[in-house]
Formats: sequence, C-alpha cells, structure tokens
Amino acid sequence: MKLENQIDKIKLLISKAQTVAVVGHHNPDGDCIGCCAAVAEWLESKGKTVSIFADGEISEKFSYIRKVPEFNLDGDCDHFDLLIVLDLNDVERLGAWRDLPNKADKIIVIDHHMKPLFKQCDVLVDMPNYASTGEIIYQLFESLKVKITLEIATALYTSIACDTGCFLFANTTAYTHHVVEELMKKQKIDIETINFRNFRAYERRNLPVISYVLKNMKFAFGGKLAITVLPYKAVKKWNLNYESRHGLFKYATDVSGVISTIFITELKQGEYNVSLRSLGKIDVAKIAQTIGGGGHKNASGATYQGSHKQLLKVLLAEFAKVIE
Ligand SMILES: [Mn+2]
Repeated sequence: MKLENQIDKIKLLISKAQTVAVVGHHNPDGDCIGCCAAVAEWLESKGKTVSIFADGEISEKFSYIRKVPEFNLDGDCDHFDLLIVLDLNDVERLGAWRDLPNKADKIIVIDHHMKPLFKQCDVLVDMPNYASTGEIIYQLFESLKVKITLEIATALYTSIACDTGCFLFANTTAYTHHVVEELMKKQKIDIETINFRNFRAYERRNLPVISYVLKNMKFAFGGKLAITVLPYKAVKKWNLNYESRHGLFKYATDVSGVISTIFITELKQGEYNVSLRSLGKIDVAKIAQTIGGGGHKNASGATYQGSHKQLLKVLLAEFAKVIE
C-alpha cells in the first residue's frame, strides 16, 4: 500500500500512543539505522517515550548519528502502545527482536523491499520503487509537516546515501536527489564525514583480508561474473564480523566488465552466507530465492547449508540463464 493512502491512519495511531518501539532489521545497515534514528527523533519531539531496536552490532562508523547509543537498551520492556517496523518485510528479519510484535497494541510497517511478508500489522506501507526507506520517511515527514532538524537530516541523508551506494546504483531516482536537495537546503549536513565514513574509509587491520579477496577472486562468463569464497579459516583468522565482510563486496563489483558478483562466506563449517550483487537488468533477488533467500533486484542474499561446491553449481546454473 502506498504511503499517501495511509497518512491519516498513521497520524491517528501515533497520536493515540505514548510508548513507542521503533525497530529495524538485524545486521542493521545505514538505511535501517538512519530511519529508526529519524523516526525516534521526531516522536521524542512530540513527547513520546521511544525505544529503538535493531539486532546486531551497530557499526562505530555511525557514531555521528545522535540516537546510535540508544539502540537496544530497552529489551526488558514488555509492552508498547505502538511498534513501528522500518526497512524490513519479514518478521524473521527482526532477529533477536522477533517477539516485539507480540508486545505492541498496534503495528505500523514501512518498507521498500519486494514482497512484504509482514502479516501482523495495522498499517503496511510497501513501496519497492523507492531506493531507500529513508525516502518514504521523508515523504511522511513532509505530509505531516515535521520540522527537519539537523539530527533528522543527518539520519535521513545516511539512509539514502547508504541504500543508493552514494547515488551510484540504478535505484537512484530524481526523487532521491529531490529529497537530498530538500534535506541539504534545510540543514547543513556534514556530508563529507558521512560519505567518507560509509564509502571510502576502511580499517588498516582489514588490509590482509582485502589482499586475500583481491588475490582469490575468480571470474566466469568472460569476466562478467566475479566469485569470491571466504572459507571458515579466513573468517576465523581475521575475526571478520558482518561489517568488515560487507565492506569487501565492492572490490569485485569495481572490476571493469563485471556485472554480477557472488560473495560466499563460510560462517561456520558447512553454513554459508551468500551475497549477490548485480548491475542493470540482472535480477539477483530471483536467484537468491532459488536458495531460500531474497532481497532487492540488484542486491540480495541468503544463508545456505551444505557444500560450497554444490552451492556454486546451483548459483552458476542460475546465472547462466540470465548472463548473456
Ligand atoms: Mn533499505
């Protein structure tokens, strides 16, 4: 359902609520953290009592967002008047917080992923044409005439920049740039800090793993598909967390001629995290679905149990159908 048809209902649910929980997906990314922070800033300015949740580590790089230290502090609360679920389409993606919907009287879900599976809610806004949930939140704030403070502008800029790969991906639209223009007109956002932290900086301690990834990258379909496999021993040796693994995808996508990438990480013996990226019309969400995953057209993922040889065989057969 589109946002414009739900504004009145959202307004009513918020006016009736005093205690509000705002939750994003597990392994929170910039879009998720930015949206949760922006919505929490707004609700607190209206005098609400707000708790923020997102299962997993919140990267140190997001410390410029004021609300970051407040994530995941109120896990013991057993009741909320309202739960606002942001940037996810499936209750399973709440991770450790998957019980939150049972603790809330009313639920609002706002998301931009394909195929919403979130059944247990009072309002469902799903707009997959939007590059980021941040853009939908901006539209909500505009409709409700919310004052865009520096904290809100910083959080929403982070959302949008992160889900568009700093305005590089094909999901970036004229509306994306319009929202950024409005945010920058309203507040002096420190875009240098945000963009360098999110898109350029990496830890010196990650240099050995970056070098491993560059050396061990394989190619298929005449260099159109790049394949990286990080075995368990590498994950253990370099103590790779979600954040540092995530930063490694770009080395494959940056190779000229590559239009698709497979990045496989063996998280424990026989269990693999699979990340797929693509440019243009190749739909990697469909490929991820064949192994039980999902996501966006150009960025998707899955968890796979079995042998990595079998996994690669399945994936290569799927890519063979779509890479010309
Ligand atoms: Mn998102």
